[in-house]
Amino acid sequence: MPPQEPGVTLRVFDVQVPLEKICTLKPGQTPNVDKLMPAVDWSTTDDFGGFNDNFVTQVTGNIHVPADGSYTFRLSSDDGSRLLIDGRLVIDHDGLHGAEPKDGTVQLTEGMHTLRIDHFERGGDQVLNLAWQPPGADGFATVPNSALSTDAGVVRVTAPGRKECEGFRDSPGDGLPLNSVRPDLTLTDLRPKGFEPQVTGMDWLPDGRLVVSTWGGTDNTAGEVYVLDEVTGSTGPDQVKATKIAEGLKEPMGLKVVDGTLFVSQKHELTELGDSDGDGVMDRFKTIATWPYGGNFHEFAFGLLYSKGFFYLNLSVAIDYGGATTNPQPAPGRGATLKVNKKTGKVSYLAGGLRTPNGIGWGPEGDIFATDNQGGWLPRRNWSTSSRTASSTTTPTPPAPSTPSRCPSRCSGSRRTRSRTRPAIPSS
Ligand SMILES: [Ca+2]
Ligand SMILES: [Ca+2]
Ligand SMILES: [Ca+2]
Repeated sequence: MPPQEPGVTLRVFDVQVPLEKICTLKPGQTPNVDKLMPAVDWSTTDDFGGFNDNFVTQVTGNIHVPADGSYTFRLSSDDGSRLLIDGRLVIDHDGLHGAEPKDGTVQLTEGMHTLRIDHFERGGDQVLNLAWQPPGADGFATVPNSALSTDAGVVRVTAPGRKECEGFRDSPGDGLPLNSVRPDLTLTDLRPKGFEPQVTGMDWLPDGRLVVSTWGGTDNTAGEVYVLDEVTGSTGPDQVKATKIAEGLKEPMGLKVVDGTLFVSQKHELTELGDSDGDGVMDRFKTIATWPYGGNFHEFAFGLLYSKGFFYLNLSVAIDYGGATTNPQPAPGRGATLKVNKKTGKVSYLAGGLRTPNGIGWGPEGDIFATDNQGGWLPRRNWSTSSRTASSTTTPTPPAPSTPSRCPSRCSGSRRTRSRTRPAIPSS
């Protein structure tokens, strides 16, 4: 046993995700906080080393028992916690709850026993208290400093930044905050507290405000559009204001501002949004174009690009739950890149043979690039960005369902659509 000093060791891990129960931290992570505390009796942000929401706490040390006997412990926590003595679970108080007590009784011999408490805090208040009722005591009291010890003289190493739980949705950008960007860019968090949009499209209004579309869930018409003020320059989450300007959209996966007017690609159509009474809330939904749509949950319309009177977007194929491509497809002409005439609504095909082409963008020389999600239709494929003429490992793109349209004037050279693997949005 290493030399001891009175108290316990408190470690706090800033997981930054809203947990519902205690998570298993990925191994080898340095805590954000590591400090000696006199007893387990904490409720303030200061107690937890400056953290108040979305963190995980570990308490380690030893408990010194004055005599053999039956000891009842009382663990009060907000949110969940558990107490282990000598590695045995004595109190399981996991889950989301307020500062409620939970008791557990254990037979202990006189002497020192290892103590371990795991705890997590999601939102609201945060509390962790360990009390006990030794044999013969009248009631419960916080386990005193004199009955606690931890290794003395240790080097307490901490590191800032987000810590990760095992088994959680754990890719930055997919359920977790981004933790880094290209070194020549600066990462600034702009999301106001409480604003958790399922963003599917982003574009800029002429006045510099950002507009975003949101998904709204599977087989829903709960997609929305928000305008965000104060997103450029020296700003942060406290300055940004999000205002909802449209709702009731069918899983929009793309949004474009053209001459100050908003267009969204819903699953079944391209829609122009209008505000007839000038109150800033969109109340007019005009169908610009429709395309083949069979009502399958996976038939998204990913976009939008716009240039010189034409929109460009991708249609994903229908799939069965589990990932197999629906056979036969409920609607023809899916898995394609489309071109839509803004004035007439005429739809023409640029490319086919895609599965879940959930990204579309302009290449450096005006080409259209599509990113595709792998699955039953496509083999895994790589995509080289180094040269437009480099030979590709992709299988040839099947012929488009109709003759490709003329290249827009912005486009130099031949149009091509390339694909690479990418996590599906929002399902694969
Ligand atoms: Ca809190
Ligand atoms: Ca709480
Ligand atoms: Ca209105």
